[in-house]
Amino acid sequence: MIEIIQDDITKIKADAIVNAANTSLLGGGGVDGAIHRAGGKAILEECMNIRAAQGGCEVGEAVVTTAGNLPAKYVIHTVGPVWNNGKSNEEQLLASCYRNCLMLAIVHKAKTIAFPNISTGIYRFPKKKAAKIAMDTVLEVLGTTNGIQRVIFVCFDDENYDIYDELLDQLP
Ligand code: AR6
Repeated sequence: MIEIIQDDITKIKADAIVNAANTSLLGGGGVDGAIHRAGGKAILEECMNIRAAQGGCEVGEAVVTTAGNLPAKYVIHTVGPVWNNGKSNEEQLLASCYRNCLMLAIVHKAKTIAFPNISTGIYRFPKKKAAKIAMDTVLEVLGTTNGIQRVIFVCFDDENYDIYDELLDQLP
């Protein structure tokens, strides 16, 4: 089941929530800043351990940590591509983010997962294009795997909410 809501992702009680991080895994602005602020230092500590072990996280990849003080069980940190006019494989990399987060959720037996609109803030990925990639990739993975029962797209700004609402309406 796919759901769309307009909310702050730090408030969502899903098994896993996704963070739109950067390759350093050390936090930043936007949803990343909100998750680290609300989740507390346990998240940053695990991110620092992952950084020490594997040197951060590549664009399109994902890693998992505790959710600290958040109502979720896990935070899955993924690094979206910075939009470069479509010249740097951004569409494939964004699809990889969604795919890798879902795979990590399945490995951790998370049945519900909440996504922010990865790359559509500071990284300037065009929102309509990003939403279509997000929806298509999630549908493709849900159609070929078992385990995930609910995917929630958590939109923060009105524009993204309207785009996702329209996309969901168009589903068969
Ligand atoms: N809950 C849900 N969505 C949110 C929240 C929130 N609390 N806050 C913002 N958004 P962005 P990016 C939406 O910029 O483009 C960070 O500094 C926002 O409206 O958070 O992937 C990282 O460290 C937008 O639609 O992430 C990286 O350096 C979406 O989340 C860089 O930003 C993504 O916006 C990543 O940039």
